[in-house]
Amino acid sequence: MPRMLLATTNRGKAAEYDVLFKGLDFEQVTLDQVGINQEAPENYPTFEENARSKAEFYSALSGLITIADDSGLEVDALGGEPGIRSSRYAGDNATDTDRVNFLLNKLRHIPPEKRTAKFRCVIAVAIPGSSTKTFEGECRGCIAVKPRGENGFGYDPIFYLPEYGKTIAEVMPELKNEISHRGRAAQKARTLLESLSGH
Ligand code: ITT
Repeated sequence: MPRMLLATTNRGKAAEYDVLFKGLDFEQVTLDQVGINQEAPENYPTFEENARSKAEFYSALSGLITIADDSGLEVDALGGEPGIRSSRYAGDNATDTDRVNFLLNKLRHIPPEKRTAKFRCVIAVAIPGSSTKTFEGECRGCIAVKPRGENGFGYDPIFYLPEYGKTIAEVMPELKNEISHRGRAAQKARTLLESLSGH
């Protein structure tokens, strides 16, 4: 079976991709498994460029078909922040809880109807000897006033889905994978991966 590198250091993302790309005719390997510990450049202004840069960087190092995503949260009342800065929003060594609290504090004077937001994800598939392909997904919701739920990672406990009356951290992982920004992008990427594996 050909190998495919899942290039992320984020354990929450990795756990989701294990399910989202299940059943493909690829042996899915991690950066650790191929002995790569370099950090990819990720300082472009768009999710698309960052995803592409990460996937191509790790594909060049490994020689493998490589998947990377750049994703984040865009809050309308903050002009789209934190966006591409979602993982660094509360400083370099901050935890998910620090980032959630930092964002809630920024939004403390914003009323519920103005707390709309979306999660965005761009998946890049870098293919040795061919051009990189990208796939985009988004998920709309709003920012809750306090965290709820234990599932998922990152900003999930404050990302409220009005149609379910729950935060993403409160819905089952299967549902998140179906409706999330990453799930939607992965459904599109899967079609390409199936054609690459000849399946
Ligand atoms: P890699 O670059 O190694 O994949 P990263 O965490 O640095 O890991 P990103 O640069 O794409 O990845 O940052 C994405 C951040 O956006 C992530 O750290 C979360 O804070 C947030 N985020 C993305 N997807 C999310 C999701 O499904 N649920 C909650 N937060 C999410």
